[in-house]
Amino acid sequence: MSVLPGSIIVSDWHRFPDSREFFSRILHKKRRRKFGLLEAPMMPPHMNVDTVRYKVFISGKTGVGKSALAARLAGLDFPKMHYETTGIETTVTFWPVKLKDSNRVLFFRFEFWDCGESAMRRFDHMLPSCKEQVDAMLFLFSFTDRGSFEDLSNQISRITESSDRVVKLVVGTKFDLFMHTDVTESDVTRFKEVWGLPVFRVGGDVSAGLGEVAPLLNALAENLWYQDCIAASSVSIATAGLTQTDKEIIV
Ligand SMILES: Nc1nc2c(ncn2[C@@H]2O[C@H](COP(=O)(O)OP(=O)(O)OP(=O)(O)O)[C@@H](O)[C@H]2O)c(=O)[nH]1
Ligand SMILES: [Mg+2]
Repeated sequence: MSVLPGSIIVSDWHRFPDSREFFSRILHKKRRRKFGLLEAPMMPPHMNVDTVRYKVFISGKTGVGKSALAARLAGLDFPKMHYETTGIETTVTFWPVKLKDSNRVLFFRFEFWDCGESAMRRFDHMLPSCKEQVDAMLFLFSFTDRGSFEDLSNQISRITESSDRVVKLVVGTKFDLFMHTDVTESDVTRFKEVWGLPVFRVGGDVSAGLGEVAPLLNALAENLWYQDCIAASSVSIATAGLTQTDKEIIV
């Protein structure tokens, strides 16, 4: 279950002139600004924006591109070589979003948790740490590795429990190597039908372009915000059932 893109937030807001002063807070010389764990964009006092924080776990087998995706979403370059992540690494990304009905602007602070697969196998406490109070999970497969795609269902059921209140999105990496793809469009379509989860495609060099990461970051923001709104109004929803508006924005 996920939210129809653009039903809660303005899609492609980074293309609109009124977003410029907000996106300039996460840019430096046309590149993305790097934020440490304790850092945040500098806001002038007249810009009255709230920041909402979320923990996002990136899951997938070794070499699929978890660390590369965390870097890509933060606008940072990643190595061409594969270096196994030896433990848990966290990457902070800020992303401004405009809510459609109120025109309110929110800064989403995503903390991406990425754990090397071999460290995950070796140390039992890694997976519980990554899952603790997690708000969203990105399940990765690589377009150049059919095994990683076929393992998706296992991966999702192994890591999540049906009771989990967690946003789930699927990301296919190395889409730039489509000449060597092992996963067809119809495979992806079938998966989406069975699981009802959106699938995003990423690949290629990290450029300064916001457009490349916007669809995935916006989808994360929109689904997380919706999840929070549902949780906040869960008492009334439990008694009255989902409202018509809720039904319309869920796909
Ligand atoms: N062409 C291309 N290469 C990619 C992409 N994403 C990752 N890679 C490459 O794939 C290799 C593995 O990526 P990593 O991000 O280190 O893999 P990982 O999932 O973090 O692996 P572990 O830390 O061992 O679990 C690296 O050589 C990356 O440069 C992509 O979208 N396109
Ligand atoms: Mg890694």
